[in-house]
Amino acid sequence: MSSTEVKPDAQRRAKPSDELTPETLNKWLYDMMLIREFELRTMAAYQQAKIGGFCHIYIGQEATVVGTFGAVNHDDPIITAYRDHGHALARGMHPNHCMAEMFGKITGCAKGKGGSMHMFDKPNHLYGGHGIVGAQTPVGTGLAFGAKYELEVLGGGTKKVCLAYLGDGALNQGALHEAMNLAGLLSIPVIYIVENNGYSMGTSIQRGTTMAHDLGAKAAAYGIDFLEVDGFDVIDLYDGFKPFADACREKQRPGFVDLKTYRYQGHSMSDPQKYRTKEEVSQFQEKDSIDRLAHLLLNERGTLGEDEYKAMQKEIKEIVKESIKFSESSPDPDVEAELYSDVYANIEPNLSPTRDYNHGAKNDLL
Ligand SMILES: Cc1ncc(C[n+]2csc(CCOP(=O)(O)OP(=O)(O)O)c2C)c(N)n1
Ligand SMILES: [Mg+2]
Repeated sequence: MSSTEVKPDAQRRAKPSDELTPETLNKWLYDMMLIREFELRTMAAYQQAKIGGFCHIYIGQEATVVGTFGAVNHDDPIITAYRDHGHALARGMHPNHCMAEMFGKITGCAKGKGGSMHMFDKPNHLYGGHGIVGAQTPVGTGLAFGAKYELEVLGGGTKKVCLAYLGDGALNQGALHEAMNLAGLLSIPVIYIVENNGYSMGTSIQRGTTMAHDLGAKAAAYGIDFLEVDGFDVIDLYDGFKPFADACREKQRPGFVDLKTYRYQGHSMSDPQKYRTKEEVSQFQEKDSIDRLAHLLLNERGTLGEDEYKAMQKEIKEIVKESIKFSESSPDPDVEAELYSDVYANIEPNLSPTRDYNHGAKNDLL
């Protein structure tokens, strides 16, 4: 190469992912593989009637949580809908407690009362798991409002963002639009992340949603910043989402993300899937995010050795197998002791009419 030729590397613009260490990327691969293995075992346990109730599998969407969580801090609150096992695991919930919750056991994260759709983990700042479509979006808006109130009015805490995940089916819920209106109006640092897998049960987004080709129009209506991003490549996802989330945090403003993804399994465990073809599913499986990242790290970058990869696979299989054993051997909740526990929060009421709700501070938020 002559000295006048520019090397391809020098032409390339720096990306946020350039800062990621090989260890971080190996961990991301590990987390995505853990979710997939966990979901495969969950399906098997469901088919053996060890798990009851509704159960929605996250296979295909793993890069979504791993890439977006990677771009925020662990103490940023997150909230999601009912397809929530991946969110719980990626946020740090122990697989034993996640699986035991589905088995309805006392060792589950919600003592077996919530089941598959209600994964809660307050120490890891996960506020559910919600079964009512769109219902989590105003709650997420409230979590973000609370964090901003703490910072700007009470004078504590740090600049946070709340990640509020929703499905494309929630795009048409009134709760979301009321929440977005408030977020735009009060500049609340909540990022609505639409896990746009193309279907709401058996209804495609094109059939059920106006402006499906440009969800940015919905964000614009509320003065909310918008990002469209590919959820099949975890690194591209991170590169798009990281600066967006940083800006929402810095400016303490809301954001709205159309994150393109796909679920390989049916809507829930009982879905004959007549609304899509096998060919369509295969097309998405061909660009599988786990295969892509494994290929990159093993073959293109060589930052993950074949032995290390195999050890990861083995360890994950054992961890998930153990979560089944743990759940099977855990006791059922004691009905008398547990039926009415944790139903209401134990908060001392303060109904004094003279109470200073602004704590004497100037409050631009209310
Ligand atoms: C308010 C409300 N309406 C209807 C339902 C029934 N329902 C459960 S899941 C679902 C589809 C939602 O699809 P989407 O938001 O795209 O999430 P995905 O299943 O694709 O993750 C519907 C309509 C519900 N749970 N809540
Ligand atoms: Mg959907």
